[in-house]
Amino acid sequence: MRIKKEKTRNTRNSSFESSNTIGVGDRTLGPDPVLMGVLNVTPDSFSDGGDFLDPEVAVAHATTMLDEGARIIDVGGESTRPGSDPTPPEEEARRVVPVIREMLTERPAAIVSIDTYRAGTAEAALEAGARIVNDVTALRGDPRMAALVADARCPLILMHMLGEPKTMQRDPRYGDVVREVRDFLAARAGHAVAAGVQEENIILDPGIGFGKTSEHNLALLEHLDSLVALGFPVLFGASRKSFIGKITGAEEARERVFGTVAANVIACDRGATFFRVHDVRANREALAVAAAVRRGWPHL
Ligand code: HH2
Repeated sequence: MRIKKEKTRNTRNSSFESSNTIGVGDRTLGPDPVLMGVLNVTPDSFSDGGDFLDPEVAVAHATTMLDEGARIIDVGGESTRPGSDPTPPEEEARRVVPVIREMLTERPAAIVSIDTYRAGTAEAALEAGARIVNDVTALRGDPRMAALVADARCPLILMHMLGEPKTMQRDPRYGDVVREVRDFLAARAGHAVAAGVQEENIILDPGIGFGKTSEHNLALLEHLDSLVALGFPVLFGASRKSFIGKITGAEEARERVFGTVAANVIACDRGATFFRVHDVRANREALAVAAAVRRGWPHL
């Protein structure tokens, strides 16, 4: 009897479930944690720049991440690390399109998202088979993006960023970071819907590390439930980021796996659904445990 009571407490209600899923074709992602594996086809990304510029190596890495449990592969052709300069648009598309095509030839069931704020790149990626648009500018980077996503009827990630990559980490300031990020994302979701994007296709992301100090990132993690309360699925992207290194002492980005896992487990506890990660297996296993607690494990 006691166990039954406990299980009832842990099982989420149906409104949480329905507001934390996204449809991609005939598949439903969420409400259990969905791993999005990062594939940076760039020479200068902060943790793996240059590793996957060769399309063959990039596709092999995507395959490994899928085998380790990633449901989505997030392909990016431009680094948005602090201090980075924009990549010319043609170069960005030239990097990502062949990789998307090749990956989907090898793994037709893979779900690809395109990490870009440019409608031209997003359009080329969607044509190549991508199914989700990940826009770190939340539709502020290109006036043509909203119409493109609305027409494609595809999921859209709206991320918060203060300023722009070149300068965003120079003394970012907020009055109340949690409230400001939440209000910004609510307004951007409203803008997207007014521009024709389907409400059920919107995912919100607090933009960990994008114009934020370590304190800001930690406050957003601690109070992630206030973002979840807006009623859209939430994506959390803390993987290997510098605030993790500051806390754990891991200077090398690749050494930040354990700290990343801790942050993601807390984000899951606060209600996040999507997790953008470089290290799929470690995060998948940890989040499987976190989800079993959140949902109730069927065999208990
Ligand atoms: N973080 C990065 C890039 N894209 N997209 C979303 N939605 N959320 C994030 O937190 C996010 C993102 C930065 O990480 P990475 O791609 O590894 O590095 P870089 O920008 O240097 O390529």
